[in-house]
Amino acid sequence: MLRGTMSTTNTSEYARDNSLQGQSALVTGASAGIGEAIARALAASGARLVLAARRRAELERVARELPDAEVLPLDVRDAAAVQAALGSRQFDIVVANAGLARGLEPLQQGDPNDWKEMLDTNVLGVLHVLRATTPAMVARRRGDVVLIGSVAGRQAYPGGNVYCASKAAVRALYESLRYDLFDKGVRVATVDPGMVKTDFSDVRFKGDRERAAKVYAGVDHLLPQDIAEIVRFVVTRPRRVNLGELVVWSSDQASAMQVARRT
Ligand code: NDP
Ligand code: 8X3
Repeated sequence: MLRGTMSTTNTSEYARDNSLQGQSALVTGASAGIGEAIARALAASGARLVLAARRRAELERVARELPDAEVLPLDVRDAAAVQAALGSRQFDIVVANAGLARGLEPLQQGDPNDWKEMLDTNVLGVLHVLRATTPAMVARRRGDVVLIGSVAGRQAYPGGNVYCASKAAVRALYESLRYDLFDKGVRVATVDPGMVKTDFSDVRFKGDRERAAKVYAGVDHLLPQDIAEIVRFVVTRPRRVNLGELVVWSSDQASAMQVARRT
C-alpha cells in the first residue's frame, strides 16, 4: 500500500480538524448551564457564537467573556419569532439545547400547564429552531445539528412522565432527522446526559433550592463542561465521521433510577 492513500492514518488531519475557525454556531439555552458551557467550548475552538435564550442579561454576561459572540434574546416556543430571527441566517453548527423540566409528580397529580411548557419548549422549540435553520444547511450541503437529549428519553423514571416523553421525542427526532439530512451534507447527533449539576433541578422544583440540592447530594455528578467537551468533539470530527448517539453518565449513576451516593 502506498503512503498517503485513503487507508493511511493521517494524524495531522485530526490536529487540523480541531479548529472551528470561520464557523458560525447557534446555541439555544446559552444563558446558563450546559448551553453556556457549550458556547464557551465552541468559542474556545474559534467559532463565532450566536447565543439564544430568553434572559438577555444572562446572555450578555456570557457574551462579554467570548471573543466573538452575538446575543439573541428568543423564546424557542414562539415559532414566528424563531423563524424571523433565524430563518434568513446561515449556521455551520446548531446546538438545540434549550429545555426544562417542571415537576416530578405522578401523572394523575400533574399540572397541564407544566406539561405544556415542557412539550412546547423541549419538542416544539427544537422543531422551530431546526425548521428555521436546516434549509440553509441543506442549500449549502454543510452543517452540524446537535440535539441535547437526556437519559430520561431512554429510561423513564417515577414522576418523569412528561419530561421523559419530551426527551423520548427528541430521540425519535434525532433518528428521523438523520434520514432527512444524511445525504444532504448535514450531520446529526444527539448527546444524552445523565445528572449534570445546573439550574435544571431549581427550575424543575420551581425555586425550591433545598429539594434541588438533594438531587445531587453525595454524587460525583457531571459538570456542564463535561457535556460541552463532548459536543465540541462531535462537531470537530472529519466530515466523513458522524458521531450519532452519545449517552453520558456520571460514574456514580448506573441508570435513571440507580445513583451511588457517598453520604
Ligand atoms: P438550565 O436550567 O441551567 O438551562 C436551561 C437553558 O434553557 C437556559 O439557558 C434557559 O434560558 C433555556 N431555555 C429554557 N426555556 C427556554 C425557552 N422557552 N426559550 C429559549 N431558551 C430557553 O438547565 P441545563 O443546562 O441543565 O439544561 C439544558 C438542556 O440539557 C435541557 O434541554 C435539559 O433538558 C438537558 N439535560 C439536562 C440534564 C441535567 O441533569 N442538568 C441532563 C440531561 C439533559 P432562559 O431561561 O434564559 O430562557
Ligand atoms: C435530566 C436528567 O435524570 O434528571 O434530563 O431526567 S434526569
